[in-house]
Amino acid sequence: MSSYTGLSSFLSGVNETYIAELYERYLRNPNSVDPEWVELFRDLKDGPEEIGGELRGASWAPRTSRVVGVNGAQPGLSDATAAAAMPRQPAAPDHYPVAPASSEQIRRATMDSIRALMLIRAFRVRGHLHATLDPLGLEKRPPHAELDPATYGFSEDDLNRPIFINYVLGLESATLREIVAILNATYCGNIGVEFMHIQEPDEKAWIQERIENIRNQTDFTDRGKITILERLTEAEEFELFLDKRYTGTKRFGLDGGESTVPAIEQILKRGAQLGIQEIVLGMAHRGRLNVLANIMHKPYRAIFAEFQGLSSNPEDVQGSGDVKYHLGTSADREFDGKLVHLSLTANPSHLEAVNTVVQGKVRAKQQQYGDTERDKVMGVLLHGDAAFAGQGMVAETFDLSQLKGYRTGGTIHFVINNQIGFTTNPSYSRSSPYCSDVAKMVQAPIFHVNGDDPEACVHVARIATEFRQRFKKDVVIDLFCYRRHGHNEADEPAFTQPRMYNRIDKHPRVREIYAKRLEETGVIDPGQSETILATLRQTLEDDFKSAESYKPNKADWLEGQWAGMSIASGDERRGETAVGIDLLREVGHAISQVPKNVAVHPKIVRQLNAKRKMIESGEGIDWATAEALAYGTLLCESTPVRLSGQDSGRGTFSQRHAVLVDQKTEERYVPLNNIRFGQAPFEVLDSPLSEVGVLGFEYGYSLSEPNALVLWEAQFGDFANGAQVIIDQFIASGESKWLRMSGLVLLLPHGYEGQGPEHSSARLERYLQLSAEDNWQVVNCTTPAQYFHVLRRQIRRNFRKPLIVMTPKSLLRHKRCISKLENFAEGSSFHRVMYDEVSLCKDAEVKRVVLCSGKVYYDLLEVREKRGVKDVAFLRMEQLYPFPRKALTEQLARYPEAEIVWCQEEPKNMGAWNFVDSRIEQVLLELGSQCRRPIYVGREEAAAPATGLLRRHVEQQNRLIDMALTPNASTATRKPNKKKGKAA
Ligand SMILES: Cc1ncc(C[n+]2csc(CCOP(=O)(O)OP(=O)(O)O)c2C)c(N)n1
Repeated sequence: MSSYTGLSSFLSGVNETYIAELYERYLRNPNSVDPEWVELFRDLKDGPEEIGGELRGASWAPRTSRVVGVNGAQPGLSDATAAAAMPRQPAAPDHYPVAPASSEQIRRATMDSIRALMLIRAFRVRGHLHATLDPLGLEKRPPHAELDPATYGFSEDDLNRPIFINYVLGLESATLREIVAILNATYCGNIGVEFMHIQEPDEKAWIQERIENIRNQTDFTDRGKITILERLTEAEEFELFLDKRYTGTKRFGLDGGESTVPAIEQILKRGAQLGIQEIVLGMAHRGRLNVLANIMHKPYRAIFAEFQGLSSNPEDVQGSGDVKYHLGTSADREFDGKLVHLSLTANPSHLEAVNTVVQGKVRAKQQQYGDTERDKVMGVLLHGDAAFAGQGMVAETFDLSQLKGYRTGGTIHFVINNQIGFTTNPSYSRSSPYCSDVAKMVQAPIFHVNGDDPEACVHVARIATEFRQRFKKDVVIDLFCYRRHGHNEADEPAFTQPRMYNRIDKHPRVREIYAKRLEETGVIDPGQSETILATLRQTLEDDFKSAESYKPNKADWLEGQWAGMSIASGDERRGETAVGIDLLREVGHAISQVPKNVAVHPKIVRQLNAKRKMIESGEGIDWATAEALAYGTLLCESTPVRLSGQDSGRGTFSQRHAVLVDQKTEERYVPLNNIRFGQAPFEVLDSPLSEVGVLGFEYGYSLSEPNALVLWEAQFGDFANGAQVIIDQFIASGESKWLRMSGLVLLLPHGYEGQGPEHSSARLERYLQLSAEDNWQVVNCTTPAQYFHVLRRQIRRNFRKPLIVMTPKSLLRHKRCISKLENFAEGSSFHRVMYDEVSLCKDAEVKRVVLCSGKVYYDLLEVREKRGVKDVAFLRMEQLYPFPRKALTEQLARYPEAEIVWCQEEPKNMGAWNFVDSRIEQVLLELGSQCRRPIYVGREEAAAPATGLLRRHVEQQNRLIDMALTPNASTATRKPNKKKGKAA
């Protein structure tokens, strides 16, 4: 029943009578007809009850004064329609003049109504296909059959015949000609609306009403129109000015899409009226300078100074900086006396990567505002058409939009759809008709709009903002425009799009078109637009002159929530991480028992009992308990904790059980939220199955909230490379490029346990390769207490750095991977290097020192004990970056004669080897040790991180442990790389 084309032929001929009868029956009682028909009839009106109510009985009668003629029929109505408009028995009002119609007439009138309603519905669904969206008029879209009245059996003769449409378009009845005119104006003008895919009746009805009530026509005051012209002038002239002064310099101009500026302004203004206090923006290169200048009100002279190669920050501020079209900034703007704080998020070239970062920032700010309704802080994302359709991040962004723990009350997505991606045409760029189709996955309404009609653009911006505020859901504006120049201003676009650029060359600019329109309609005086332009030019010239001497007076960081933080310095940065024993016990108590009314799974009861014993005895504290102690103690110290990752509530390895599920009711009990009254909140979230999206979100959260411990957990560290863009472009380099700190923690399960190539390695080497300029910390700790301290350290210092943690798998249950409660208590702290607890021989007798990191330590320990080896000492590098040179020097100084081995589980081209090799060598050199270079022991170089064959894994593991513990075997191979993969 879904094809109208099929239906129209079905509706003709003999079936007509049958359908009319069915429809009448449906109106009386929807349950009396077949469900398939119910679906169709319901679709026709999107509210069958209303139709039923209206058409049944007395309400079938005309309700307006123009209706009734002398004989009871409406003037100009055909007999059949007039008959259809007659009241029916028994509900006919006494006063209604009765002109009995034949049943055939009634049937025909009913059929007319049905056909008209179908046509109306078709316009709601597909009217956008006839909308005049493309300013260049290049795209020739064929007429759509469903928008042709003939498809529904109407002919030319029917054009002037009134048809009863039951106030569907605000009219009780109208001629077909009128109906089509209204539909064209509403759905096929410069705005095309897609909303019929929305399942929520309220949302759909709201949009329908919002656009049908006013026939989707704009209605601005003269002042409003002049403001639009001013905004367009600013947008256009800014680009022209840059073009003139910095000809050929890349700026990724907005030329062709200037209506973006008044439209975004409208979002801010309407948002402010509706209670928005803060907006976080994210956008790519296109038009970014324009947005910085004309939306964020960054001084023109500051931008010009950057064009002249000057830094945007004071000279004493460190960092690599970034190109000008990536920089973020913040500003306070006032609209109708209301302040709105704006922040444009810095982003890399990687298109769409910033999306969830923005969402995370919004979410954190909402938390800070206590904005549970999510109507005070909003995200606005600007996209390019090719990127919006092509980048998977977009789908992940939509997927997060309504999820508990991630929702932000709706983002406004604004696509600057210039109908090209660099040199690629849309037909090569996407399989979907519109670049915005991905948004239908969350049933977001989509407003396509012609960028050459700035009023229409502002109009949809207003509706979109109202929709977001009302329904707290995502909404899309797809602004059809064009790109006046090449991808950047140095590119020749006619190489690849000659026809398009031929057309663009002749196409007037939108400001010119609009200024003319305002002049013609008498809104502005002749010459007034030139005056506006001349005034602006003067301002730009003045700013240009003063740009050379422009000196930024301060870097805009460490403000607001970040006040009190400072730049990290020095080597010793332990922070106060130890916790009083009473607090440890208090937390330990809370995490090891549940209220009686919570029916916990028996196996978990056993785990909880074991935990309680650990706390009471102060012995045997395992990894998961240490983690809970870290979180719980922070919570009691007023630090919120947010942990998000796939299955993080239970823990991938069934170790965490931060959320206990009642076995009868499935209600959730979170022990860490029940430690004490007044504690900070603990949020643990089972994230959607995404890496890049969720990691971006948590990074964004950490940017806005330095006072919470924010953690992202990979299911296995192996999968984190799905989020590589966020790691490389934001986490590793964000502070250096953009002066934005983050204290985000990445928990990456890592370790060679025979689980194959994709469940072994978090790719430690990647993080170490990215380590420089004190950008973050990389740890691979071996004890629960170390983990406890390193987590707390994140919050207990006056700076923030991301923390990368290789977390264990089998060690979660390893009988030796435990700590004593005293290792958490006063006097304890994180140790970057750990040595053997008990010396097996005198330092001078140690023949070999094995340096290692993480889980392999326990394998080494076991075999050393089993073999009774005494003269091999172990040093654990708990922190790999910043490299603990001082601590390592102190330890290695104890063994000047010993040979030094680096032992790792990973293949030689992976793991820490390439990173530690030269650094250890340097330490040995400085110490003047006899051993000049560390000896490598580990797996051979390999393409895949691990073997998929368990037997081979075991062999490899045994061999490397054996090599590490056998001094004589490797003294002969002191010179590296003689034999591939052996000790070298
Ligand atoms: C993830 C990513 N891949 C490739 C590029 C290179 N690139 C820069 S702009 C661009 C075209 C973008 O087209 P569109 O999204 O339509 O935006 P427009 O430049 O047309 O405004 C490409 C492919 C990039 N910046 N990011």
